[in-house]
Amino acid sequence: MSKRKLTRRQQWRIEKIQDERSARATKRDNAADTQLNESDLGPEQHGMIITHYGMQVVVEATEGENKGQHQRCHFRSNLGSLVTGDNVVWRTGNPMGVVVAVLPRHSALQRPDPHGDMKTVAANIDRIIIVVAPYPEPHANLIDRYLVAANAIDIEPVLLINKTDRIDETTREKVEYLESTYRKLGYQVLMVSTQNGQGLDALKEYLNHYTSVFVGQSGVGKSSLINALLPESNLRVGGLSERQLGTHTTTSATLLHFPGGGHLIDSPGIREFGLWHMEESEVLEGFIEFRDFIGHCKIRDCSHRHEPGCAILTALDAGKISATRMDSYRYILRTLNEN
Ligand SMILES: Nc1nc2c(ncn2[C@@H]2O[C@H](COP(=O)(O)OP(=O)(O)OP(=O)(O)O)[C@@H](O)[C@H]2O)c(=O)[nH]1
Ligand SMILES: [Mg+2]
Ligand SMILES: [Zn+2]
Repeated sequence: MSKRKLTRRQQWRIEKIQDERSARATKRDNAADTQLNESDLGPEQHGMIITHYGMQVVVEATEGENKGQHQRCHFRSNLGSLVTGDNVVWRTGNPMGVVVAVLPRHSALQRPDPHGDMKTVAANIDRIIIVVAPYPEPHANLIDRYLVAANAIDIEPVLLINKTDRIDETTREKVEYLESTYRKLGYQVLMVSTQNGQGLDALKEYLNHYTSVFVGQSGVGKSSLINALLPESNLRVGGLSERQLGTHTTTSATLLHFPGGGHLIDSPGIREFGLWHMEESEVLEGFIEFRDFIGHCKIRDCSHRHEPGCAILTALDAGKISATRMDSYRYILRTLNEN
């Protein structure tokens, strides 16, 4: 917080916002309490949040005779913000249920809200599937940027190369480069074509084990993939993207089930994951092959740009870090403040 003194008007606005917030919380707590005091609430049971709105969530029963059924629920504000993917303890009710507890999250995906504050938008994600394609050609350094962002929130990223049917003389070299570079670094690389079905069975088998999100630039085939994997979802393919349709700020994340097990959490906002601000240290740590060398530079505050005795530059000279990844690291650092 800046120490600058607030004007009276700013002070008034802040107080007004705080009052409104606490009024909303009280209203919500009252609704939850009313529900809790109803006699027809069911017993406590486990469930999963499959979508969330400001003051309400939709819970799916994950056990018991109502397993698989959905109900809108209230929750008390002391539970914090509940998001899609959260595991909860809840009770069915009429007409609405109540969430009584939230279980610890093993991961949280956050994005900035319109005020620039980080806001959790989904929980318990296991895999971030970075979708790329021979066409449109990946924007420079975008894959590395996603990898850094995934590393920063400690969720395993996977590279999915879609449109393998479009591999030809002009694109083959680039695709093979991506495939081998990221495999060598230790990332899982999957290859599919939603058009001719190549690799789709292997992808389905892989996704059955996790809760995943798909990210990637416009036109790589995210909606086509989701439609192929979840025929009922019927997302719009090609033409206007959701972003252009202008719904990305209002649509909250939704959890969908793959037919063979595993889940997908999706929203236009989530598909923009990775494109917002990161810290310099996160960028450095996100280049996983740099790790062995971090902390070994002669100078404590080494910027790894030109310092003598820099362990990262020495590794670069020795061929232990590739020039392309080093360029990418520098490029991402340079562009950090443009977002
Ligand atoms: N040749 C080929 N085209 C594909 C394949 N998968 C998707 N496409 C086409 O690629 C275009 C873009 O696909 P979308 O699924 O809309 O891409 P998206 O990633 O959802 O794009 P945004 O919603 O804008 O972010 C469409 O014309 C698809 O038909 C594929 O495996 N092969
Ligand atoms: Mg799409
Ligand atoms: Zn250094």
